[in-house]
Amino acid sequence: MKALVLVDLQNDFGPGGALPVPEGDAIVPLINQLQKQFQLVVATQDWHPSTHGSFAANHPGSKRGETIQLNGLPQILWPIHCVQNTPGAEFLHTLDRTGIEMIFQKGTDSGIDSYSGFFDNGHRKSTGLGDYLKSKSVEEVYIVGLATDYCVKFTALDSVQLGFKTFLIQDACRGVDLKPGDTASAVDEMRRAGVRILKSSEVMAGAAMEVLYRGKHIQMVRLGNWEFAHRPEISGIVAIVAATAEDEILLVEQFRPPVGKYVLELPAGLAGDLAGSEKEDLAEAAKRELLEETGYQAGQMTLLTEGPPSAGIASEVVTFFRADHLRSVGCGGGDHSENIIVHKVPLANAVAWLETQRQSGKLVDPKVFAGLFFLTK
Ligand code: VGL
Ligand code: ZN
Repeated sequence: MKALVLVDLQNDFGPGGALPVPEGDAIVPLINQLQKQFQLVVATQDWHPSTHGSFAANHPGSKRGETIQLNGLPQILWPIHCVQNTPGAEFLHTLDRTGIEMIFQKGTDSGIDSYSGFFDNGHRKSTGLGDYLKSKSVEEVYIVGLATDYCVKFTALDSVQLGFKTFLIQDACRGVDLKPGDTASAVDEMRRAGVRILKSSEVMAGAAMEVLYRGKHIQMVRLGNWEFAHRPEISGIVAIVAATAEDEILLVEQFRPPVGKYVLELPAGLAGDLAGSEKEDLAEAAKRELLEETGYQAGQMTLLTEGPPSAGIASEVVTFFRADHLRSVGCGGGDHSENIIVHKVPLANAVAWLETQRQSGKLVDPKVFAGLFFLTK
């Protein structure tokens, strides 16, 4: 079961509110659309007593934005906002509330703030959200709302800690950016903690996708009238364009059962295909694949372009890297199952060599020509 958690979509965080988040209301139409894709929608509500310790006004002599100690925890001081039973604490009026199953209020204790929708900032008391989601057999938590760098971030981090597969729908969130860059760093921090960062378009497509066949690594899915292959667990595919100091392009050759022939290709591989490495950085994956397949260590990986090699039959999008400062450290060949042959082909006659290979009955992956383009332009 999947749940959508709407974080603090309240008037005080919208335009004209006490603590306005830039474009805080702009995400509401998108969130109303997203809600239709979920069987369970819950919301959090910042719900402070007027005596709350996070309000600068309750600390004479202190200013907004300043950090003080509040019962042993650092506390940023905010303007008075989201006071219980005031219009500022109500949900943004454009938000579709009809699908919200439960509301979890937080920040109700004057002595401690609560950015996360699950726990207060000292992890002392729970709001009940975690137990509620578990009681509904929720395994995947999707998070949207305000503000990316505070309540959204801490909600997502706690969600991961509680064992939920956690997704941030990035374009359905907005940040405060007290310091410029805070929102971007918050997204990085979430990613490093294991939160998967998604675009709303991916969620809309994913939710409408019907799985026709579930294999070990690949699915056949239907989306509208389209049937295609989809790999749900990977973060990307990398192809590596690499030339040696002697101006030879590195190609790999292996037997490919789907086409029943030996195929010449760029070194390539999946990122995030090993258990626990879903967050694997694409450039790192490119270095690893190049080394495994060809035995060359790259001193530098530069992003070239990305695109879908077969947009009609697969959801996959390949990211191309150029490898520089190559050092031969092994013989390559891939893992035991792969039986990869490595070719070093002089750039000057690579096209003619490839044509000879093709005429001898092998197949040449057209991505090789894209690689040659990047090396020779
Ligand atoms: C929030 C600051 C203070 C939030 C709540 O919803 O992100 N930020 N209270
Ligand atoms: Zn608050």
